[in-house]
Amino acid sequence: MNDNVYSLFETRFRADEDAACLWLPDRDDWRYADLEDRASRAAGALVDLGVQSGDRVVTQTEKTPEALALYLGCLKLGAIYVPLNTAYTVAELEYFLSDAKPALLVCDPSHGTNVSVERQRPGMVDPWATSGAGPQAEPKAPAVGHAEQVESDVPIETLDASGRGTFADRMDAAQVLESTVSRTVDDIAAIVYTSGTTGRPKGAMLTHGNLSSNARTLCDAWGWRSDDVLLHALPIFHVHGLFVALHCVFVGGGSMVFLPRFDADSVIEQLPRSTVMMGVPTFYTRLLARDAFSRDVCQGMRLFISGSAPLAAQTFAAFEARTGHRILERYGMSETLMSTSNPLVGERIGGTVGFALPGVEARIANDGGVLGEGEIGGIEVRGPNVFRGYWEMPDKTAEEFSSDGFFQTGDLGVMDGEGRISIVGRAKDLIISGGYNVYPKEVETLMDDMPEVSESAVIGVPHPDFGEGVVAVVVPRDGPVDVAMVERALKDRLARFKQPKRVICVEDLPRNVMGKVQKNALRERFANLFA
Ligand code: MLC
Ligand code: AMP
Repeated sequence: MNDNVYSLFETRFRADEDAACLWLPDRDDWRYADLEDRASRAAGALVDLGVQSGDRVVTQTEKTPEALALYLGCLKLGAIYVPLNTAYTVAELEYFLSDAKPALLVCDPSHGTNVSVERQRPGMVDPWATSGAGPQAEPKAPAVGHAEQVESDVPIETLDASGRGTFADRMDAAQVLESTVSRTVDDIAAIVYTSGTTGRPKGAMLTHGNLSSNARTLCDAWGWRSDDVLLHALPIFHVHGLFVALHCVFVGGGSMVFLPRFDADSVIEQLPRSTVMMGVPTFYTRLLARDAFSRDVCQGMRLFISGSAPLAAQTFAAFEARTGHRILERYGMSETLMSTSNPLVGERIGGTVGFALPGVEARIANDGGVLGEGEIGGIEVRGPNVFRGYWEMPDKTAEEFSSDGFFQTGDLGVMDGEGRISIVGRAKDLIISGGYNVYPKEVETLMDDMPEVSESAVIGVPHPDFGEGVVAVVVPRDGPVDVAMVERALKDRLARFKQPKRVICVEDLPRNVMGKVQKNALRERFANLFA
C-alpha cells in the first residue's frame, strides 16, 4: 500500500474527473481532470529538472492553480515541499535556502527578487546570524545593507501571479509522471518554517501520515460533503490555507472558489455560491465592517471556521447577530496541524477552541505534571497529527517533547470538566498579527544591531484589524529614533508584516529583580496605542 498522501487525493480526483474543482473568478475554471493532469505534469517537470524523491523544493509564489499543481506534483514525486511566505525578503529567502538545501527554488520574479543563478558567495546574508540569536546562532555574517538578488547555487525556476514562467513552460512540455512514488506514513511530505524564541526559523517536518490523518479527521469532524463549495481566500504557504483548507476538499469532495488573496468585497461577492469558509479572525472583522455583509449573502453557507489566532468573543457575538452563524473555532499549529475543534453538532462556545479531535490527545500540564480541571498550564498534544521534528535540529526537537511523547505547544490553556479547552495566553514570546506569527526576538535582534538603538523590546498590543499590532519599544543610544529610519533599516531584512507598526522611545525598559524585561508592563502601558 502506498501511504503517499497524494494517493489519497488521486482516488478522488479520478472519481470526480469531470466535476469542477477550482472556480477561478478571472480565468477558466479547472476540473479535477485538469488538476490531476497539471499535477502529474508538474511532477514530470520536476523529474526533468533532476529533482528526486526526498529532495526539497522551496517555493515562494503567488496563489495560482499552477502553484497548487506544483505542490501536488512535489507530493506525487515524493519530493519535500517547502512553501515560503511571499512577504519574505530576499535576505530571509537566502536563509531558508541555506537551511533547507533544496534541489530547486520556484519563485515569482516580481517580488523584487532579481533572480540570478550566481554561485553562492562566501558569507551569505543571514538576518538571524547575530550575537543575540541564541544557541543555534552561527558566526555573525558580514554587514550587508541590501540583498536585492538571491545569491545561491540552487537552480531557480519562475512562476508568476498569472501562473506563467519558466516552470509553467516546463509543465506544458513535460510528460506526465504516471505513477505516484511510494511513501510511508513516516516519510516527510513538507517542511513548514516557523520561528521561535531564538528568533531563528526552524523547519517543521510534516509527514505523509500527518497530512492524511489530519485531513480525514477534519473531514469527519466538520461533516465535509461532496457538494461543499469552499471559499478559499487564505494564502497557500501556511498550514491553514495549504493543508487544512485544500485537503478537506481533496479528501472530502466538492469544489472551491480559489481567490488569489483575501479581499472583503470579493469574498462577499463569492459567498452566495459557497457553503464553507475558513479564515483568520481578521477576515471576519473585515467582513463585519462591510454593510454589504448580511444574513442574505450567507444564506447558502453551512459553516464558518476560524483559527490561527484568537477569535475575540466580541467578533463571535457580532458575527452571530449579523448572520445567524456561530463561527466554529479550532486550534492548531504548524507542528501539530489541527489539534482541537469546537463541535459541528453541539454547542460552539466563543472564546474556547473546543475538544481534542478524535485520535488526538490534548492535556494541560506544567513542570509538576498533568493538571486538572480548571487549572492553567501549557497545552500539550500527542497523536498522528504531530510532526516528526525540526529539520536538522534534533536537540531542539527533543526539547519540545515531554518524556512521554507529548509536544509542548507553548500555548497556555485551561480545560473544563468535559474536556473543552480555552486558550488563555502564551508561554512563548510570540505576537500573532492578522494570523501571521512574529517572534519578537527576531525583530529585537535586528533592532539592537542598529547604531541608534541601545536596546529594544518588541511587543504585541491590541489592534482592531490585525488582532495584535507589532510595537517596538526602544531605548535610543543618543537622540530620538524614528519609525522611518527603522523601516528603512528593516525593509530588506524582514517581511513587512513583522515590521513594527509603531516605534516608541523610552528612557529605560522596565525590568524585574532578575533583570528580565517586563513585557507585560509594556503591553499594559501601550494597550490603547491602536484603539
Ligand atoms: C499585511 N500586512 C500586515 C499583515 N498582512 N501587517 C501585519 N500583519 C499582517 N497579517 C501589511 C501589508 O504589508 C501592508 O503594509 C499593510 O499591512 C496593510 O495591508 P493590507 O492590504 O491591509 O493587508 P492584506 O494584504 O489585506 O493582508 C491582511 C490579511 C493577510 C489578514 C488578509 O495578512 C492574511 O491573509 N493573513 C492570513 C494569515 C494566515 O493564513 N495564517 C495562517 C498561519 S497557519 P504597508 O506596506 O501597506 O504598510 C497557523 C496555524 C493554524 O497559524 O492554526 O492555522
Ligand atoms: P503557527 O506557528 O503559524 O502554526 O501558529 C500556531 C499558533 O497560532 C499556535 O501556537 C497558537 O498560539 C495560535 N493559534 C492557532 N489557532 C488558534 C486559536 N484558535 N486561538 C488562539 N490561538 C491560536
